[in-house]
Amino acid sequence: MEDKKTATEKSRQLENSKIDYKDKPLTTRQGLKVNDTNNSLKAGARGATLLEDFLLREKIHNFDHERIPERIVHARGSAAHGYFELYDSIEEYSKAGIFTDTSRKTPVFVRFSTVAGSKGSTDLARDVRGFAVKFYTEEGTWDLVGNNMPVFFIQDAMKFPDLIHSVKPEPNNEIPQAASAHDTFYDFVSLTTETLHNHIWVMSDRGIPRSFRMMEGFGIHTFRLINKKGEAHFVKFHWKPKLGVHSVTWDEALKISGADSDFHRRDLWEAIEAGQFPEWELGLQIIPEADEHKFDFDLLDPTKLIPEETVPVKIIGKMVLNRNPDNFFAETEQVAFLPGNVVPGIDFTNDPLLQGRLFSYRDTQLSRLGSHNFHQIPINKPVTETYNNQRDGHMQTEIPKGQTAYFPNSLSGGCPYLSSVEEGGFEAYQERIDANKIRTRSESFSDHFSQPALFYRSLAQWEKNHVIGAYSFELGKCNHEHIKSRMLWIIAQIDEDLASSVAENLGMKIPDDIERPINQAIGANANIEDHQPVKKKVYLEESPELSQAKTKFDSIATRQIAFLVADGFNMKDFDAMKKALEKENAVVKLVAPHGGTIICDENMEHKVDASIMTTESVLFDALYVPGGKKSIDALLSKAKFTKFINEAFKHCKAIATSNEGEDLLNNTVIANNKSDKAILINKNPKDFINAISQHRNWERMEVAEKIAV
Ligand code: HDE
Repeated sequence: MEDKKTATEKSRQLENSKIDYKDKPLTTRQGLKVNDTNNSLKAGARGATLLEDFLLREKIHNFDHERIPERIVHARGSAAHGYFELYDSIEEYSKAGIFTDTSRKTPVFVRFSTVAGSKGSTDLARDVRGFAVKFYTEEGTWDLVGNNMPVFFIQDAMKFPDLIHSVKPEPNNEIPQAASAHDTFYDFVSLTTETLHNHIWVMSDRGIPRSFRMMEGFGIHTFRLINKKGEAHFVKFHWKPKLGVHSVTWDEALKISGADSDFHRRDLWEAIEAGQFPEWELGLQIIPEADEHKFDFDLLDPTKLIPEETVPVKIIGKMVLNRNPDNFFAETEQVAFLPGNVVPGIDFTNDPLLQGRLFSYRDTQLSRLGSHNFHQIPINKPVTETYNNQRDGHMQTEIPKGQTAYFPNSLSGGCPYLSSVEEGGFEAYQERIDANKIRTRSESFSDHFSQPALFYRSLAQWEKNHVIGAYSFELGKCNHEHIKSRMLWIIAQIDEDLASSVAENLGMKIPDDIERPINQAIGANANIEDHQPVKKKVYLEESPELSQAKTKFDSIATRQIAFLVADGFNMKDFDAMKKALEKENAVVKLVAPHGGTIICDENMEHKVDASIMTTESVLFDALYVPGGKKSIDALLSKAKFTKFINEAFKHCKAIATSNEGEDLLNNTVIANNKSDKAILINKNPKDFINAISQHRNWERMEVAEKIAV
């Protein structure tokens, strides 16, 4: 499979752009060999630096210009290379080669990101995650630029700058970084009720993923698939992670941000380096054009999802990420995604958010990457050859030959020539349009409450508790009473119990009604002064697929397990557990009172992965304490081990011990909670593996919440 045409071509392209520095002399950019790069040219050893020093000038000049503007949104990202393979052709729906040719291995480059924070901000911010996939297909590049949530905050591109200005740090003091918990965001959200659906997803565990590898991805907008006959179907794109959808708790997220703000980036990198390649399946919800108006909401409204119970997701292929980038800047930073990049067989709809995106991305790349030639940067280069009459501009790296750069021409024999649809030429779907030109929002977009309410109703109790905690935290950080009060009223329209729990945490009352400022939208058309009551209906009692309680719990692959050990630990316990966990592809790390090495009771030396001073419980999924009296006594003498275990218990993780290991647990909150199903004392490794695969024991939540660590 490795030598499939497109896969090889992209690797060749990237390979040709790489520079290997091994055994090479240091040169200037003009190719001159350099004999001193440590000292500038001076008038005497202690004299002034000379302007003549072109070596100094070149080095400093380059340095001065190393940074480019970060992305205005999605600035912090991490990416990887991989491929996509199709299981079965779906030619009845789409003529795209990627959806019809099962013999292809299409190269992909995927960039995950947070939205609001700057490039250097924490991975664990409560936020939406970007999930952008570049497919280098044989018919041209297709970019599916999606998120880890199936809906978006706004319905019309016109509101995007308002949304982003409200969530970014406040303009007077640039506070807070990578956080939505502040007044301007809630001022906007509470006045723009179309945001509520995406917002409640962010308040849920989806806003703080355990790993990029454990997130779903969504194209969000309704797109079109076009088959060979020119027939169209609506489609929604879904990515389903092989490892299931899992998250951390908010308390963990806060602590991880301090302990390792690169937590997600490191996780992706290390999994790929270890050969544990992340995988997602691509699923489609396909809707015949004739059914366009059969839903209780508008298919063109990007704040709505189609419940999977209503239209099932058809799995058609898988994506595997199997190679880390060679250079962060050249690849992850310079990659330019364009939602306008489609191929024959895939087309747009009139979703007014999607339509705006078609303009924005190319525009932003011009100022970010500095030239309209950004498609020539290796990571952005299609695997197909490109020939057109676009010319010149900054950083033209190709040398177009010939006398003509226009069409039609006879001087170049009419080349580059046009392709008919049969020859693969792209033709826009001929949608019939008969309408007045008008600046408004369709009435069919005006229900802003039914789907947030459906989402909340569909969550498990532990998920609901997390949502209550998130709203309470976020609003608790706002300073303006009227903003919090307006939010409480709005949350009450979603769910009254949710609102009362949040109100109690804020020490406030839910108001009976709220003032509606002029020209603000509360529950209706966003363009006019509106005093309509909130619209809400129950068209589905619950959509179980929306809950993370329904995800996969069948693997512990890549889970990080801390073994708490000191000199004298019981080698038999250790070895049996380590082998059992590693057989399931979990990652075992030795956490000891000090760095370097430790010696077990069989006198063997073991390398320590982290001294207790340099690591934290929140960086692990589970922990194990092997026996050995000497080891346990040493662990008992360092208070941080007790804290480490108490925290793991608070975060509902699986904890196992063997033999004297129990003495260490007796020094922690677990002493009174040994009947917990994820506390495994002297049990078979299999039981520990089962408990880890459950991700967390949420039944412990009520006890856990009372633990002060
Ligand atoms: Fe984006 N968005 N966006 N967005 N977006 C950008 O493009 C924009 C929207 C998404 O890893 C920018 O190259 C507008 C929806 C991702 O490089 C910018 C609107 C969805 C990424 C931009 C939206 C997304 C971006 C900033 C409303 C999910 C990161 C840098 C019409 C379906 C891609 C850049 C990467 C990036 C504009 C709405 C996802 C400014 C105007 C909806 C994953 O062009």
